[in-house]
Amino acid sequence: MKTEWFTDARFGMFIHFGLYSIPAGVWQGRKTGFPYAEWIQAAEKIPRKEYRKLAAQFDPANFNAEQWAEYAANAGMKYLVVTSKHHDGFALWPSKASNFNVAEATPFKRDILGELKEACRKQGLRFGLYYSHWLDWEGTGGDISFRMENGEYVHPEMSEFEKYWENKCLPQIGELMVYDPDLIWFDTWDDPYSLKYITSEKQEQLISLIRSNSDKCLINSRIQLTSPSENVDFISNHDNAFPDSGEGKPWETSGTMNDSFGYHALDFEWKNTETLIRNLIHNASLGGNYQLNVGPTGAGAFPRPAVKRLNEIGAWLGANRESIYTTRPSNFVFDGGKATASKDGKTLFLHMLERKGNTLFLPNLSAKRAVVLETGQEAAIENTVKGARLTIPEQAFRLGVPVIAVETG
Ligand code: FHN
Repeated sequence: MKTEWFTDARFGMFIHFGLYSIPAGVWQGRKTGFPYAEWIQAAEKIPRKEYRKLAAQFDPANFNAEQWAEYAANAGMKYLVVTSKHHDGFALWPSKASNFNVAEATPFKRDILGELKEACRKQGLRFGLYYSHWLDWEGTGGDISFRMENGEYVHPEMSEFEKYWENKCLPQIGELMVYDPDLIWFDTWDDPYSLKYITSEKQEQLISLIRSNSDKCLINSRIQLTSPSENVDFISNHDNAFPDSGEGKPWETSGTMNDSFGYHALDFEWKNTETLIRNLIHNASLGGNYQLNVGPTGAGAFPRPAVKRLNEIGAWLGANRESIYTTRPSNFVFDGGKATASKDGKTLFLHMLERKGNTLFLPNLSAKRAVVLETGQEAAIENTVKGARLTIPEQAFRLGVPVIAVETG
């Protein structure tokens, strides 16, 4: 199965990096009205000519692909997905289809995607590309979805959109295939206009373009979130949406560490590490992945709160790795936590999210051995006709989110 690596990986890094990383959610000295810093052009109605001037300032002295990939690997992530082109239309690679790209429009000139791909390869990370196929604010016919006239959003004529599609979107996807990506992450959400522009024919066109260039590249369902083609490989949820049940296909949730994907200098709503670990456990217990976002600064540095959280998640995952990677969802329900199961189904991993006393009753189950995964400390077992009762060692509750590995018999 070509999706197996994805399902086994469970944890990936999303990176939003582009011209918007420079103003970082602040325009003319004010915090913008929209939480996503990468939307600043729309939120502040910045004229295109003005926005393009950011390209002349784009020279991220701290951009270091190897370090970015190392941060991801140390956090225990198994893949990295970067915004090759976000809604502003700016390409992070030397695109032939549009000169609004890093090589031609900025003093930086380096091929950010090429460097990141190589760095990921060295770290053993899979490499994915985000591409905004529906919205493109460069002014070449992509949908705008924010300019208002007489109280109505202004959208391009279909003939303009067709030109954008033929002259920018499809050629750029062709260019991206040269990077041999492991996945392409398209982006729509439940805006009825995306249905008008991204029809099922257009979805199939993109999908066959990708398939004709690659046997391995996975495609996500946000190619058309409302009615994705049967031919997509995995489901992407809404941002920061952690569902209550799994899916028939591999799936993931992409989420932010604060409230913005792009770097936002005035967003201090950082979630604590335990919340992020709980999100990972939640999705893993239902068979899903977590693609956690980092928005590097305009200078190309990872914000300190992001680095701290990545390190802390990495430390937790390092100690509890078997309970997340290559696991399968478990429908085993127990009080105060969430379970995953090993691929062979013989071991249950009980993530204890709430302390509910020192014993844990596992209905209809007989346990052979139970240990605290991080420390190896044994939990005493009493098997009864109704199930197994574990006595959790007191020390386990000092581990943050303790995991009990139970060999079932
Ligand atoms: O508008 C984008 C947003 O900027 C960001 O890229 C997210 C990532 O999932 N997708 C869209 C909103 O859902």
